[in-house]
Amino acid sequence: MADCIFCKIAAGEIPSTKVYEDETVLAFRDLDPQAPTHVLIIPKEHIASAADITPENSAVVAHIFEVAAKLSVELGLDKGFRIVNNCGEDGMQSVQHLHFHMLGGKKMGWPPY
Ligand code: IU
Repeated sequence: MADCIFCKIAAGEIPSTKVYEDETVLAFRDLDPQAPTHVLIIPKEHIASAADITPENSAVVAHIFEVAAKLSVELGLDKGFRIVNNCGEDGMQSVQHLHFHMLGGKKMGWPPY
C-alpha cells in the first residue's frame, strides 16, 4: 500500500533493524523499545489491523506465531515474553498495518493499562 510505512519497511524502502525475514513475514526492532527486547512482527502483505483478518489472509498470522516461537529462542527470551496487538482507536493502534509487538527481557506488569 502506497502510503503505509510498514509496507515500505517490508519492501526495504525504509531501513529497519531486521531480526527475521522470509517471503511473507518480517520482524524488526521497534524504534521506541518498551522492554529490553522489543520487536515487531509483521506480514509483508498489507493487512490494516487484526479486525481485517479473514479466512483468505489468516495463514500468515499463524506463521507469525511460528516466527515468534523461533525468535524467542534466538533472542534469548527463555524466561518468557509477551505478544501484544493493538487494534483500532481504543486499542491505541498507531500504525495501520497489522503488527505484533514481541516484548521480553523483563518481568511484565498486568493488567496492561
Ligand atoms: P502501535 O501498536 O500501532 O501503537 O505500535 C506501533 C509501533 O511501531 C510503536 O511501538 C512504534 O515505536 C513502532 N514504530 C517503529 O518501530 N518504526 C517506525 O518507523 C514507526 C513506528 I512510524
